[in-house]
Amino acid sequence: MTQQQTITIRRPDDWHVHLRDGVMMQGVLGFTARQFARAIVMPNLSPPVADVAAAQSYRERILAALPEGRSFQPLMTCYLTDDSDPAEIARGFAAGIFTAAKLYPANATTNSAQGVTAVRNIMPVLERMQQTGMPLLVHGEVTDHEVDIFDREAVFIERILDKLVRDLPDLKIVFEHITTSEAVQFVQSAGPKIAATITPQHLQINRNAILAGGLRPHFYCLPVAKREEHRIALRKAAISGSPKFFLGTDSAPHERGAKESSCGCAGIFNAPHALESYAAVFDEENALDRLEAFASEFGPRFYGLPLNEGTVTLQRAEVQVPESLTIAGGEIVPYHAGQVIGWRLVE
Ligand code: OTD
Ligand code: ZN
Ligand code: ZN
Repeated sequence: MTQQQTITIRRPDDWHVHLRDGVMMQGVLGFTARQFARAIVMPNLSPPVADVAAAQSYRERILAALPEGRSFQPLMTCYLTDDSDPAEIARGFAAGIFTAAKLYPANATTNSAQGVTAVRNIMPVLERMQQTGMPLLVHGEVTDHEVDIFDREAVFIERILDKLVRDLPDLKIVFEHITTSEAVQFVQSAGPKIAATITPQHLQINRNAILAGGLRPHFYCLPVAKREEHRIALRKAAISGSPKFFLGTDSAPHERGAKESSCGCAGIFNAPHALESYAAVFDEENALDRLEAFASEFGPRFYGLPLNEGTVTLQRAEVQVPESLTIAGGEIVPYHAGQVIGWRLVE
């Protein structure tokens, strides 16, 4: 059989990205906008994007930083805190400023210190979201120091998510950046209101990538990559054709010095070659015919948004990824640094 050389798909979206702010945002935005028509923009700035005014001005800063002639729509999210006001969140959703709201358990990941300390504190917000059809995006890890870091996602399902889904059966929930077979299983067996995003790195690396043969901080992100059996479960879910699993890169840039440090930041900057990286995974799995639905259909259907017009084409070709990129006057090491990816996005 001859190998497929190109694939053309409906223009995709990134359902989970960190665009940052200021010069960093100006430096990284073009990578996402080159590939994706829309992106769900995470609100974990400092201070967090926690009300309508903050989201509106953040959106304007993003639009102002877009490269000339690029059409790209940032979909804004609201960072939930213990003090979030149901009326403010409903107002932002009704006005089309907020597309979703984000639940960070306090201290689960980068800039989440002001996150939610107990789900019961935001029950009025969640009830209102359930009524209005506003999706809840969840960083699904417990933060209890007694729980091993590799178990924090599975324990989150047991202790929090399972009950949340039972208490609010009509709330749309995206279980973000899943990393375990337990999460795959949970999402598969839940009703149609529950979906998940999957990052390229969690389809490609297991925890050995971070720890074997030397400490490799550029593979460190949260939730941390797990054992090989989990990576395999995630791959199966991504290529399964189930509408519950869709693309979300979780691209999270940090300067080289902040990662290569005695206390390195969590986050993988995969935006430069994200779509190509996913294409390589689907190709390895002989599932290129499933890439379009994962990248361009299941996300908008779940969110209740129109599918994009237009297409992008990927070509089988060797793409050499640089060791580092100069962005915002500093250096950032991209995901796949120094490696070759087998697919190229045709401009
Ligand atoms: N994970 N880093 C970041 C966020 C994500 O949990 C996440 O969504 C970040 O730097 O903002 C990371 O490792
Ligand atoms: Zn997260
Ligand atoms: Zn993230």
